[in-house]
Amino acid sequence: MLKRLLVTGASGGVATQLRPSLIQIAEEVRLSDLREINDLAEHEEFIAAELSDQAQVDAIVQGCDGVLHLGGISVEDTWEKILVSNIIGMHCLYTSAQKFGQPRIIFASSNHAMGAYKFTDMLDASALPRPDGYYGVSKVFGEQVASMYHDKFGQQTLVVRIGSCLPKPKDPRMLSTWLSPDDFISLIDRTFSVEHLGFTIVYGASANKRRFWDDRLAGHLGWYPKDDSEQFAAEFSDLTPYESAIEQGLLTYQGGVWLKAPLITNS
Ligand code: 15L
Repeated sequence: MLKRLLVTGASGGVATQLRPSLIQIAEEVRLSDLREINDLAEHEEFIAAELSDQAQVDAIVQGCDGVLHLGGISVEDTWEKILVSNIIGMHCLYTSAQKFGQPRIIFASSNHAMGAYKFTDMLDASALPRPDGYYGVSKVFGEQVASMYHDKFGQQTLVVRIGSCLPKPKDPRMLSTWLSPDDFISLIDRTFSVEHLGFTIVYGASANKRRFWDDRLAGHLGWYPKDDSEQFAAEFSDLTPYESAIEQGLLTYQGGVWLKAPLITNS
């Protein structure tokens, strides 16, 4: 059990689903975001922070023995915005972690770091990154920051390439990429309790029959997701049968439509 867990991006959708269960992970939970949270439980506190401001990040990291880094821009956006939150923000976080005792970090990477792979590819952690936009590129950068801080300084990190963490899949692609909040909690639990974490990459998906990710290279975590999106498959029964949808290119890329979307620019 951690003494104090820092959660960045705490106002976002993923953190909001996880918050009620984090009491199983840590005695105290420090929530941080730009958007204030008012409905705090007794074990929670809120500190606002801009992730690209080193002093503000120092203030939230200090005193924590674990970090769940969900903060930053969570979808495709302009390079300028991604640069500030996801690139500079990642550097600030790891700089603070060095100063304040190297708390174990879970870095919320994304399937979009690998989004240009096809639905028919089966990936494990040894596959080369193939991001599908600036957001995906920023996640690859973040993964490499974590890798470098591990090799240079021994900072331990779990990189979780989250698929789609929602109460249930919203479209047929998510039958492959869905990560149930309960499975995410069990992953967080394993990360902070396994004796040696080192630098580990895991694909964040439940035990979906249709998943295209293989987590055996992270076997030392002892994480066994339990949920299967198949229970929701009937909700998409109006779609062409799954296999033929793949053949017809309706489900072409692991990251969905992002690869073929134009880059977002200010002009
Ligand atoms: C992500 O990385 C996003 O944060 C989330 O909004 C979803 O789009 C998810 O990937 C997904 O690919 O389903």
